[in-house]
Amino acid sequence: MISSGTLVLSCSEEDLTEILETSEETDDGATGQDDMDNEDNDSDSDEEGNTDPGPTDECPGDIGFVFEEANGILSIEFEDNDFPEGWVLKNDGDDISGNGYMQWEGDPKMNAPGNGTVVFPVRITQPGTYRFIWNSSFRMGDDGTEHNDSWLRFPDADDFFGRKGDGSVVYPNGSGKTPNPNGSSSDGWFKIYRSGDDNSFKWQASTSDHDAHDIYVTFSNSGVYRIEISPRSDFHGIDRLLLFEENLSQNEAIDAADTFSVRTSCE
Ligand SMILES: [Ca+2]
Repeated sequence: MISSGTLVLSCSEEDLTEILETSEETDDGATGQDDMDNEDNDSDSDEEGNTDPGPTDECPGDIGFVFEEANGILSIEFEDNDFPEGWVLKNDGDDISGNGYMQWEGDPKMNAPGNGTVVFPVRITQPGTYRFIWNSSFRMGDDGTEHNDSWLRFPDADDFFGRKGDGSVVYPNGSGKTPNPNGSSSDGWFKIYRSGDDNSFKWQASTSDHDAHDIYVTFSNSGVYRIEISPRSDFHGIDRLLLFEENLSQNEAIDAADTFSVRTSCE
């Protein structure tokens, strides 16, 4: 015989709401200290969707479409999405494709990821660890250390990390994992930057200031996951996104990237 247990709530709904609100207020996102007490409790996450819910099998109706991975590659025109106010479509510059690129022309969000967020649902059929790069440029001035970064997060992937050639890794602040990158990071978001003073569009995505790590994400199961991108610097132009299984070289992936991923509508 199976007996059902009694669910005992240890605090009222009102208490819980207050706890959650306090959590949001104390997160300034700037120092990376907000994750100090976050090690063992995913429920401390302060935003919906940041509690590692894992993939679903469903096309996300709130977005309306999903990009389909094929042969271990996801190749996406960044502008092929719906954008909140502040993002502007541009088409000047070399080495861009599709309808051009998007750049953020609102206020910079240097320590405030998750504002002006764009979500790209992707359906993974080949589980594994993928590398992430984007084709981007700085579109203001001639200093390649300005207007050269945006925020990236995979809220429901099984792992998300930066890795160098020597094998050392970093995890986003707020992920509950260490070590964390130099510079700005919070709530599971990495600051992803491009290097170099030549402002042509190029494939590169790095994290950790002055200690560039490549970007990786692990999808342990097939299913639909979300890529989240939000603005950091203004006038960082993003043309394309590319995810590829780590056993492919960057050159192999770029060579294959002109076969763009199919965008399937929900329904
Ligand atoms: Ca494009």
